[in-house]
Amino acid sequence: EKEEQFEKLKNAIINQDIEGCKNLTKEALDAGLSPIEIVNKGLTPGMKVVGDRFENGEAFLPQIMMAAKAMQGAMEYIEPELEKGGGEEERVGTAITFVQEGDIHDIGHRLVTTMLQANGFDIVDLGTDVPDDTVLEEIEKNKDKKLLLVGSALMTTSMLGQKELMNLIRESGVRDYVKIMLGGAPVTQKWIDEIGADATAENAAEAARVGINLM
Ligand code: HCB
Repeated sequence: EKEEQFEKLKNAIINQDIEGCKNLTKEALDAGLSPIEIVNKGLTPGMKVVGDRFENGEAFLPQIMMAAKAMQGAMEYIEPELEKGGGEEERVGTAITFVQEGDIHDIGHRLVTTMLQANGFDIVDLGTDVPDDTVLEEIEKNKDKKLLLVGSALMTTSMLGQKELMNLIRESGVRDYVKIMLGGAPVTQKWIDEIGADATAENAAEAARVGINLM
C-alpha cells in the first residue's frame, strides 16, 4: 500500500505529471505518510531516473524542467509539513546555506534549509549561484555565533568550486569560526576529507542530524 504510493509519486515525476504529482503528494500526506519518506522514497528516486535518462540522451532539458516543476509543486505541500517537524524549541545555532557559484539547482538546497530550520537552526539563506566572496563575507559577519556553513553542488564543475572555497576560507583566517557541511549528489565522504570540510549528508533528514552533531 505504502510502497504503491511511493511508486506512484516516483512515476508522476518521471512522467512530468505536474497536477498528478501535487495531488498524489497531498493524498499521501493526508493518508499519514511522512513528508520525509515521500521525498526520499517517492520524489527523489523519480528525479534520479530523469537525471539518468538525460545523461544517457533518452531525455532532454525540457523534460527535466517539467519534472523539476512537478517536484516544486509537491514541495508546496511538503515544506509546510517539514517546518512543523522537529519541534526543537532550543536554538541550535546559525546555518548559512547556499548553492555553489555557477549552479542553480535549488530543490535539494531548499529541502536541506527547511529541515535545518525545523530542527532549531536560525537560517541565513544565500540562495543559488553564490560567489565565494559572498560566502566569506557572511561567515565574517556571523563569526561570533555558533556557525554552520551548508553548501550544495549538483554538478561536477560546481563541486570542484567547493575545493576553491575551502582554500579561501582557510586563507582568510575564518576556518576556526565555522563548521562546514557540504553536499549534493556528486559529493562523497572522500571528497570532504580531501578538501578539508567537516561532513556531508545523503539527504535532508540526515543533514539535520549531522548539522546538530557538528554544533
Ligand atoms: Co540539472 N543536472 N542541469 N537541472 N539536474 C543534473 C544535476 C545532472 C546530474 C543530470 C545528468 O547529467 N545526469 C547534470 C550534472 C552533471 C554533472 O556535472 N555531473 C545536470 C546538468 C548537466 C544540468 C545543466 C548543465 C543542463 C544544461 O543546461 N545543459 C543545467 C545547469 C544549470 C546550472 O546550474 N548552471 C541543468 C539544469 C537543470 C534544471 C534547471 C532543468 C533542473 C533544476 C531545477 C531546480 O533546481 N530549480 C535540473 C534538475 C532537476 C536536475 C536533476 C534531474 C535532479 C536534481 C534534483 O533536484 N534532485 C539532476 C539529476 C541528479 O541529481 N541525479 C540533474 C532532487 C534533490 C532532492 O536531490 O541531490 O539536489 P539533491 O539534494 C539532496 C542531497 O544531495 C542532499 O540533501 C538533498 C535533499 O535530500 N544535499 C545535501 C543537498 N545539498 C546538501 C548540502 C549538505 O550540506 C548536505 C546534504
